[in-house]
Amino acid sequence: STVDVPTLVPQQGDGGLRLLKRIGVVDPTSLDDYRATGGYSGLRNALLLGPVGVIREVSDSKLMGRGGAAFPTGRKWDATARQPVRPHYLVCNADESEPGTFKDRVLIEGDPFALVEAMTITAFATGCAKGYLYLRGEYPKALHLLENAIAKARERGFLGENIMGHQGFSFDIEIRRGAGAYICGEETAIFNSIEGFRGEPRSKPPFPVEQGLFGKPTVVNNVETLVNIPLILTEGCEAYARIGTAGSSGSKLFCLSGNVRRPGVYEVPFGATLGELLELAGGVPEGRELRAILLGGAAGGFVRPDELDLKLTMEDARAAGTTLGSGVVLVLDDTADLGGFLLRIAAFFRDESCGQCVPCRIGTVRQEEALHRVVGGKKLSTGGDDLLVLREVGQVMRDSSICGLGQTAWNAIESAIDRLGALEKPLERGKRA
Ligand code: L3W
Ligand code: SF4
Repeated sequence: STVDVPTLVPQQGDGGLRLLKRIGVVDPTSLDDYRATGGYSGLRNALLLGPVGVIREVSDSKLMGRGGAAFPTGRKWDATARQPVRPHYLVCNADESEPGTFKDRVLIEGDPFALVEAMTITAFATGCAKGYLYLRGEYPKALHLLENAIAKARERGFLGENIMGHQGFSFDIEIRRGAGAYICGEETAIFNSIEGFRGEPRSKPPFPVEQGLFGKPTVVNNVETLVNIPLILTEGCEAYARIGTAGSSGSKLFCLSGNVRRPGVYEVPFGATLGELLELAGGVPEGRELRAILLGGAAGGFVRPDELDLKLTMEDARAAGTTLGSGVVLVLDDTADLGGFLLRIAAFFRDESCGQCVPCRIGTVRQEEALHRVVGGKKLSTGGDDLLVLREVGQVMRDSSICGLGQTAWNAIESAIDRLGALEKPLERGKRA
């Protein structure tokens, strides 16, 4: 099924727009518009530098993955490029499904040629002859814009044989659509899905850089990660790394939703504070008080109102016991139904578990049941047995699940208990109508 949602307007944070600079400014169907605003200068520079030089630039830029795990992009590329086995594949993970995440959609719908150029540079650096763009099935507008961008790039020699006249460099992109399963955003589940199998994660290692799609060395990068690549190749790694902090370079897209006055996608340099970001979105509605912010998505953690000076960097988030994840900033004010919200998260994980491994298949069900008893106030002693059940089930899922879904399914609920004190007294359903 296809579900379209209203287009969210990107907003500017301090430091200017970089990733979002063309959004709403250029015609996303026009390759000429893209080129007139610097498009394909990154690929031109990449072809001059050569694959080794491009990987050096990306490594020195200190770019880290923006899909949630913050793995160094240069290391991933280097590991793939070194594999003697051929062919190499590139997979762009555009299966954006994390609740509260809509940044990749804004990038694709507003600047699709940037993603096509970024994939082409990545393929050149890592020796990939073919790229798969795995797109969330519920993004029909993004699909049409990408199909248009790929066709136009092909027509004008930016995809296909001898790209931009560079003898021997051939690369093309095929779009594959997801079919509504959250788990298909997990990198190895994408491989299975593309190969025609059930979208179930594989055990790692081996990592995709060694054995990925069709068992071949594969680079998998998230849309936002890739859209940074033309910037790095255009301005150089040093200029790029000057933005942000020593540990987190560049800028980051955040998706503000929930009880904020101006929800949307915001771009700020790493190192801005959570409070500053909240201000950009206008804060909570008038007359309300901030109760908590869920940072990093359903697999992330809660931040309290007294922690708004938290710096938005990978390292500060980790030190605070949470993660920036894929950029979710979900704001809850004093009218929010926290119990209902946690139940929704538990139901989400139960629903989206692929069922392949026992800890997650059973654990997500037990977690939801225990939480229902706590939130519903039905006396299997709140804060007693049920709290223990939640902790034990959560720990088992974290320790023994195959993939990130099961490993993180307890994160937000644990965080609500330990950081918000949510279960010190029975959770009341919110006051909201
Ligand atoms: C080579 C090694 N490669 C790790 C690679 C690995 C992967 C990347 C990260 O994502 C996040 C979570 C949530 N040699 C390697 C290596 N790699 N060691 O680095 O790997 P990993 O396993 O740490 O994480 P992951 O399973 O890829 C988990 C987030 O994903 N998440 C949801 C995200 C949703 C979106 C969205 O909707 N747009 O992004 C759910 O869990 O934040 O941190 O490429 O192969 N030794
Ligand atoms: Fe599937 Fe959950 Fe196991 Fe991941 S942890 S493989 S989603 S059952």
